[in-house]
Amino acid sequence: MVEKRSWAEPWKIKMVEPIKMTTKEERLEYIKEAGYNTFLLKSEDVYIDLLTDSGTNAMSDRQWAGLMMGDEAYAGSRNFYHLEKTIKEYYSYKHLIPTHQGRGAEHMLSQIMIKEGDYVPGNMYFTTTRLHQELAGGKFVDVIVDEAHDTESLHPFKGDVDLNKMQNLIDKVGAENIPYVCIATAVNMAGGQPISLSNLKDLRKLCDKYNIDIVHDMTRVAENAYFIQDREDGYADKSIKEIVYEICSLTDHATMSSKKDALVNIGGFLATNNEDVFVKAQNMVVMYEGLHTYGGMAGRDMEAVAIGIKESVEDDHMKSRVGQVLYLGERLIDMGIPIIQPIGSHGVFLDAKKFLPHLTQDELPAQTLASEIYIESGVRTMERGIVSAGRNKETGEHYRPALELVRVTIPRRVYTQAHMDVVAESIADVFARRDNIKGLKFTYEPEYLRFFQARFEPLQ
Ligand code: PLI
Repeated sequence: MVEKRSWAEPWKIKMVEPIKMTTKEERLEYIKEAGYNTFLLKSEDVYIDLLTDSGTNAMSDRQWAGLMMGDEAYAGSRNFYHLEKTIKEYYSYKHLIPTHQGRGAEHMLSQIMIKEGDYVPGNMYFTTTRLHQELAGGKFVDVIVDEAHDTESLHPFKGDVDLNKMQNLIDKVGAENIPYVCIATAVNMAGGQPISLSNLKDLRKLCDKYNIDIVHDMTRVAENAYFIQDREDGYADKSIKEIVYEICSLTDHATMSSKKDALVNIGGFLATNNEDVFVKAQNMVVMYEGLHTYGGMAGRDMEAVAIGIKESVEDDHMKSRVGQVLYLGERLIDMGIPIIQPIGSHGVFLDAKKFLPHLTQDELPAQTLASEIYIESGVRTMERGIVSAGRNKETGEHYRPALELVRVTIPRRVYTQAHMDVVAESIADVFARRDNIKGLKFTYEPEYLRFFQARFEPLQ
């Protein structure tokens, strides 16, 4: 008898999108034209696209059917009310302000809650989140546990907040200068690492003591819930749906990029339990996004999000979603490739410092590695190191993150296990020739979120 049966995806494929194969000579040309930045490649020149899991999901037939039920009224679309009801039922939040995507919500919340000179602690930075905090006059402070910065630590909840760091910040700057703490679930820049419910409960107590709000960056909350179910005492018998609800209930406000967990290609929202923030956001949304009942989204898109939220918390879905990421990660570990462990929820993160130990951080090891993987096989990945970290607004110096990573991000319900095998083998081929790889240098550096549009050239 088979000891443990394999799992398989809880869906079958109804429509396919052909992808183009390219030669190595062509790819050398394409990456040069793209300034060695995988963001600047044309999608049609990519074989397996693991740049991001953001907006790259395959929707279900239910979601496509939902698109046909779009109510494209300017005001009061029925899809808005469906979405509002779904967010209350699944995520607990009382008020909804739809936005075109996550950063629209981050912009409004930062402008509403942060005043010049404030400190905004968080469990590691995220690019757009920190930028909006800074634009509003705030200063981001990292309060994640130290293990999150250590690629070798096997801590099961590397997304946890270090409560001592949080307490020290309160003692140093005063609770009145901390408008909120921002908690990401399945912390992206740490490698898709979860926060535990016990840590979140302790944080809630600390924040209640000092009257500090908790903002939840809930972009990948269901993926975080999967790890809680799998690893945290007392949660093995709880459903993903129940765990997601419990996480959300411990927080006051949320920003969401629906393009991840919610299984759609575009959309986001701001949600809050606070009347005052809600009224201010309703005032703001009409300036920057659209009317408060669509916020930059078509009615049909809000319908697809509402259906996607329900699908995202199904246990079978999440088991296969995270299962596919674990499969790829385990293959890479078996091949001796240095990756962040434990393997995260939305992608495998290659440790570029260990992969290319002969390159200094100024020689941009993660940017270089992402470009080499594309040249090798047409697989597109993303830099998550010094280039993504950007520069300190005050000093103009590079932020120098401890982690220098290449994110191999898996879109939901898009690729098969065979694609994962090709990806693993391609990365192993780059690993075999790693000693001959030279670094990159900037030739163009944009002012904001430079990683998206920066250009580079190889060092001689
Ligand atoms: O890309 P947006 O504007 O819908 O969402 C911004 C955003 C906020 N928080 C987190 C944790 C994200 O991961 C995030 C977007 N992430 C992208 C685009 C990614 O490739 O990971």
